[in-house]
Amino acid sequence: MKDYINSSDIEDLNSLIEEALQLKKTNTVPELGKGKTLGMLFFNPSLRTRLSTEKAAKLLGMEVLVMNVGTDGWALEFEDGAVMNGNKAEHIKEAAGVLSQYCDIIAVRAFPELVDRDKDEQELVMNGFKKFASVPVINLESATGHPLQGLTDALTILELKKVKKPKVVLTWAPHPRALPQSVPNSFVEFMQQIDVDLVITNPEAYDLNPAVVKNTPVLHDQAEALEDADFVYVKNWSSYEQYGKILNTDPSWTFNEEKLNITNNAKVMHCLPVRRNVVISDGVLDGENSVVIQQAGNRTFAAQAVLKRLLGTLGNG
Ligand code: SN0
Repeated sequence: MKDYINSSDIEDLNSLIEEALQLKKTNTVPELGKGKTLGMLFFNPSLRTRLSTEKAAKLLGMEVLVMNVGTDGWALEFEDGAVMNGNKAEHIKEAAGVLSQYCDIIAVRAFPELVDRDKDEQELVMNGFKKFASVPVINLESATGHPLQGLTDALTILELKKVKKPKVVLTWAPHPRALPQSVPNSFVEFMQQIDVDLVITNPEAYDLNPAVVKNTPVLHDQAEALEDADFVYVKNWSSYEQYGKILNTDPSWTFNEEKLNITNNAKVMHCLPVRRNVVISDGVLDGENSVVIQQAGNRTFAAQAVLKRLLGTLGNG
C-alpha cells in the first residue's frame, strides 16, 4: 500500500481487518515506527480521528507532529499555474515538498465545501498532497471519503456479528447542518467488500452517488428497510442530487427506540459526533444496543493497521 486515500488503496481488506483485530489483542509493535514521524494536518475539527491516529502512531513508536493548518497555516493555493497575487500565500507544491522533509507519512483532513460538486469530486487537497508529497499520504476524511472510519466500521461489524451474513442497514437521519457524504460513501464501499447484506434507506433526493451505491438496494421507506436488521448505522448527509443542500429535516427519520423495535435487536452504530435527539434518541444512545463507544475505540486499531502497512513500505533511512 503506497498511500491510504480511499478503499481502493487496500490490496487485501480481509487481511487488513485481521491485522487490526490482532493489534487490538497484542497492542503494539514499537520498533517498526522508531525514528519515523507522522505529520497530521487538519483543515477541519477533529476529536477521534486526531487522537486515535496519534495514539496508533505512538503505539508503533512514531513521533507525531500535529497542525491545525486551517487556522494556523498559510492559506494554500492548489491551482497549477496560479498567479498568486490574492490571499493565498503558499502553493501546495512547496507545502507538500517541505512537509515531506519533516515527515515520513503525512495525514490530512479536508472536508468538502459542499457548493460545487465537480470541484469537491476533484479532491484538490488530498490529490495535491498525494501528487507533491514524496512520502505516503493518509486520508483523515476528505471531500468524498473517510476510509479510516470505513475500515473501523467493517472491523467492528466483523467483531460483533453473531450470524455469518448479518443484515446491515445504513439509515439517513435529520441534522441541522449540511454534512459531507464522506462517511456514508466509505461505509458503503467497505460493506460492499465484506460478507454482509447491505441496505440503504434515505428520503427521496438523498440517494448517494450512484457510482458508490452500485447495485446496493436503496429504500425510501425507513421502517421497511429496518426489518430484521442486525446492525443499524445511523448518519446524516446532505443531498448529493441537489448538491450540499438540506432538503429534509423530518424528525420522523430520527432513530429512536420505536425504530429499534423493528430490527432484530440490532447493534446501533454512528461515527460520532452525534446530535442527541436529532440523529439518535437518548434512549437508544444510552441503551444496551448502542456500540458507538466501542466503535470509536476501534479507530485506534484501524489506524494502527494502516500505519503498519505504510511503515512497511518505507526504507530504514
Ligand atoms: C463530520 C461528517 O462528515 O459528518 C465528521 C464525522 C466524522 N461531522 C460533522 O461535521 C458534524 C458537525 C455537527 O455540527 O454536528
